[in-house]
Amino acid sequence: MSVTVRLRKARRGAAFLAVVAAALLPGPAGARPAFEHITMDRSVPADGEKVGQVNEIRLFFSGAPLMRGASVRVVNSARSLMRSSPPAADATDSKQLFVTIDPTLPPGTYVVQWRCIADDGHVMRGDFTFEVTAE
Ligand SMILES: [Cu+2]
Repeated sequence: MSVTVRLRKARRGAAFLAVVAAALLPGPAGARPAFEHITMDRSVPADGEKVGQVNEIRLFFSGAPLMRGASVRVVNSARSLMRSSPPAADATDSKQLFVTIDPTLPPGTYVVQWRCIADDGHVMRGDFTFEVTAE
């Protein structure tokens, strides 16, 4: 390995450490954070909810998540992936993220597995369950 390559690698490593340190170190007290840590507050359907029909899954966050890398998957009790649109931000409220479900789901229990990134870089993920009842 040449000296140049070694130096370049070392520099990249240092830059990475600086990013990690910046993320871990607390900011000055009372300073307004440049980036926002956000949480997923509720969903429709809600966790554990029984519903007659589902045309979309909607997640409500405390702030606007990044859409890049966002994913919302709906799986049935046999762990088969149900067909749904790619996640999109609500046109009037960027704190809401949704997928449309088409065709609608047959009766059964479903798990929504979601993942997205806050603009402070934190990966958020979670899952919740809902049930489609026979109409
Ligand atoms: Cu955060």
